[in-house]
Amino acid sequence: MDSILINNLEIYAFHGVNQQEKELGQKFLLSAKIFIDIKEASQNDDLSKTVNYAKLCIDIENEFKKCKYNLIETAGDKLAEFVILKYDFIKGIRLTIKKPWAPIGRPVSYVAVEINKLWHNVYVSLGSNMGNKQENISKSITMIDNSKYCKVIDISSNYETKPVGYLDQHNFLNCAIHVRTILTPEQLIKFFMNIEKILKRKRIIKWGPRTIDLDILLYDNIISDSREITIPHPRMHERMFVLKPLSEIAPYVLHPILKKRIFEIENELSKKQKLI
Ligand code: PH2
Ligand code: MG
Ligand code: MG
Repeated sequence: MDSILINNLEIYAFHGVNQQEKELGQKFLLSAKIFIDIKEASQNDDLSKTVNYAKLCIDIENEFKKCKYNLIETAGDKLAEFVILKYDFIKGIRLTIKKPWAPIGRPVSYVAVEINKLWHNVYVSLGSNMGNKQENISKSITMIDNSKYCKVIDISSNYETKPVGYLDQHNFLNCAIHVRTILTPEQLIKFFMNIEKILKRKRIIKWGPRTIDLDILLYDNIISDSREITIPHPRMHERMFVLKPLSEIAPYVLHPILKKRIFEIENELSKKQKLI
């Protein structure tokens, strides 16, 4: 990936826990590595196909001076978010904020935080078997797309599927979507749980009827297990109602644990299972 670098942009601002830092202000040094594909701009020698670093520096300065935060963590996170959301070309940012005059009563050349923000590729499974199933699915997709932190890139067809697990319930409508997001897996699942709540999902029976179920299947190629979420989804490879729609929009995406592509996993499972 190509990048544009800004090194030690000097900005006078008012972030800090101490009252005196908020009143008197101090010097900050901001460095940014902007991840961007510069091929088109360089081939055509065209500024409109890249990020104008002069404008970017002015935007960074204005945004950084707008508020007074206690922490450079907060100031940095807000600034990285502002930059990645404002500039369409930017795929990611690594932002360093240095405080060379940090009032810590010790001689240091600076204290700093480094913040990374990237657009991530996520695949999500949607399922509904209560109320207006079609509407529950499309409302969820609209809510995801309306968030400034998420963009819905692709949507599979809807599939009517027989219930798996708990069998005494209506057929499901399932689909899969490709989402681009700057949220972490934990932030994203929290956002999805909120959508489930808005659509009146009630958690009564495990694997039982639901207005909407939003499951993160894959998040980039990460393998992780936190208290909130396990990625890849631990049962995705055993479920035709997940693989069939997913394979329509992401046949060649690799499952990071099984080291197989989605269409291969689907083919293997379809020999053992039917969808409906
Ligand atoms: N979701 C479940 C359990 N069983 N069966 C189908 N057909 N579709 C689902 O989305 C589904 C299910 C738990 O999330
Ligand atoms: Mg589920
Ligand atoms: Mg779920």
